[in-house]
Amino acid sequence: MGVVSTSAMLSYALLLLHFVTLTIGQYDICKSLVSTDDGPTWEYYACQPKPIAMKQFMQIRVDPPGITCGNPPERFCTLENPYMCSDECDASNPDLAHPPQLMQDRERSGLITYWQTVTWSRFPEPLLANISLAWNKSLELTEDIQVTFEYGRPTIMVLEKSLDKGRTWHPYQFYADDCMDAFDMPPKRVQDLSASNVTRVICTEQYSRWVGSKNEKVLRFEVTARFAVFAGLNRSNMDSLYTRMESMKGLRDFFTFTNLRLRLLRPALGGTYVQRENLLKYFYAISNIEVTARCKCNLHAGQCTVRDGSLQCDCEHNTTGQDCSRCEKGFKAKSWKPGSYLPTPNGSPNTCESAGTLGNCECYGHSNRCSYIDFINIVTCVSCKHNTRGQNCQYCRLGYFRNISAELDDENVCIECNCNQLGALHARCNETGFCQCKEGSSGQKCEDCQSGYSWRQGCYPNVCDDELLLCQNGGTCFQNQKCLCLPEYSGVLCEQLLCEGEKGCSGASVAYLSLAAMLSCLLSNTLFRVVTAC
Ligand SMILES: *[C@@H]1O[C@H](CO)[C@@H](O)[C@H](O)[C@H]1NC(C)=O
Ligand SMILES: *[C@@H]1O[C@H](CO)[C@@H](O)[C@H](O)[C@H]1NC(C)=O
Ligand SMILES: *[C@@H]1O[C@H](CO)[C@@H](O)[C@H](O)[C@H]1NC(C)=O
Ligand SMILES: *[C@@H]1O[C@H](CO)[C@@H](O)[C@H](O)[C@H]1NC(C)=O
Ligand SMILES: *[C@@H]1O[C@H](CO)[C@@H](O)[C@H](O)[C@H]1NC(C)=O
Ligand SMILES: *[C@@H]1O[C@H](CO)[C@@H](O)[C@H](O)[C@H]1NC(C)=O
Ligand SMILES: *[C@@H]1O[C@H](CO)[C@@H](O)[C@H](O)[C@H]1NC(C)=O
Ligand SMILES: [Ca+2]
Repeated sequence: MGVVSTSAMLSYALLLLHFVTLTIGQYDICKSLVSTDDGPTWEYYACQPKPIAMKQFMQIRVDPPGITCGNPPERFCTLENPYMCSDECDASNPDLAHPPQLMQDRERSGLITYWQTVTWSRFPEPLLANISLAWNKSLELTEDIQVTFEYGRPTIMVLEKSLDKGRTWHPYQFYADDCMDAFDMPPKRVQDLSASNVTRVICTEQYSRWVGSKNEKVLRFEVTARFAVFAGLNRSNMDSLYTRMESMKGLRDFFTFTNLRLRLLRPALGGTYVQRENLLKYFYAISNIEVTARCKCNLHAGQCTVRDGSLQCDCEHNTTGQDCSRCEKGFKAKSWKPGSYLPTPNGSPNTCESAGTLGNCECYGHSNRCSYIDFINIVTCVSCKHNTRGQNCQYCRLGYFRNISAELDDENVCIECNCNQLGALHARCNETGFCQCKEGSSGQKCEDCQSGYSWRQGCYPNVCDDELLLCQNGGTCFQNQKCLCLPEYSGVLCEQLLCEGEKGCSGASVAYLSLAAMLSCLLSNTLFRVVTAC
């Protein structure tokens, strides 16, 4: 009796828990215990981590070296009052230094702290600076990026992003006080974008025109306004946004990044032309970079934590990897899939499944389907992908061989044999990637010729060469194909002297002459040349 009441209570508690957790927020939890007739069991949902302030995890780097002010110490003026140049930047004095980390610090006690560059004393050479922000993790923007500039926002700037930890970069947004002039692009505002072109890379003049350095300090990359195209002004219809994320190609990727880069191309000018007589008022200064984003976990994690110095998803659904983009070992019965926001409100978890759940048919992630063949009483994988074959997709297709350093569930486990069509007997190769060569060809792919053979759309025996089949009587070997003889000789190896007039000698090829006939002809040639023609 005690047992029954305890389990009943447990079920009730779990039911409550289920109810409570599901109402906290959308896609916040990855699983919950639900009571069924068979007792409590786990139910799984698509889930994602909460957005957080990512500036605390970003690695900042500024280029070129020496762009940060204060080494040597330098005076600077302001655009508003160019005659007041009492301020100084001095890297060796903590009170007057402006190092890059002041772009990401928490400004306690209301004191604004900022990174600052050298002044534009080398005008007309442009004053260029790059600020690279790295996270070593895929992140998804959920709020506007906000960069706070002290002493005026730049008049030309490009925001760039990388999706692959800095290997490749793409422009994200162009900023200029005159887009046509700076980038040959018509000026746009995010408010002008519609559902069909919300992922377009635009140039905006909104944050670059001079309005006084104190009035508008913030430059934005607009995320909220883009979300609003689908979700409404105060995100009242997030379902609509999430539905679009699933159906509209490139929408999720548009908000995804691993690195950002600000390319500062021209500082604030105070609404007029550059005044050469006072270049100390031109420089860049940034007090804060706000990046609010969530870890991209492919809807397989509700949390993200720092491990080994980098952010990592705490993967659920038996997935693994920094972004939960693989199935865990032993859970590769189907190939990996990201979770889905659909159907709303809880989405689909698309969990990875262990081999056991599919009638014990492991396909190593190369197939999603198994089929039972009644006749021979076996379960077999159907349509093995990634060039695999076999009951469990455990072999490589003909024309491919197994990469022994790759796991069986690796997408690239089968490597193409790549046999040379002309040199190899067929497209197959052995377990170490060696093709079977035709006579005369050699090499792993049969792309080379053995000695004594040369390549002419395949390997053919040499007619002549520099070792055994020497051209004679001053003849030269042409591309191992034929001897180029001096005018008075002929024959495959120029071994035969042309003897005009006498039959049996001229015209006939050496191959048809017996050795004796050849000798006698040669002899008679030598002896009687002067007297008569042979
Ligand atoms: C900024 O980065 C770009 C792209 O790598 C590079 O071409 C440019 O020279 C860099 N600018 C500076 C000032 O380092
Ligand atoms: C980036 O993250 C990966 C995966 O967690 C890790 O293996 C690598 O060491 C990290 N690289 C750096 C430079 O932190
Ligand atoms: C986006 O599309 C809307 C209408 O669908 C159009 O008015 C607007 O100019 C477009 N924006 C860009 C940047 O092409
Ligand atoms: C915004 O939210 C408020 C309160 O949550 C609501 O009253 C209002 O109707 C919403 N506005 C729009 C445009 O959805
Ligand atoms: C993942 O595997 C563990 C066993 O390692 C199991 O207890 C758990 O229920 C599995 N989760 C899912 C979502 O399949
Ligand atoms: C074989 O697999 C290993 C491990 O995945 C990989 O590093 C290597 O590049 C692969 N070799 C070839 C030739 O594809
Ligand atoms: C594959 O063929 C090469 C060349 O014939 C040979 O050296 C190698 O031992 C073969 N490997 C296997 C596993 O048969
Ligand atoms: Ca600061």
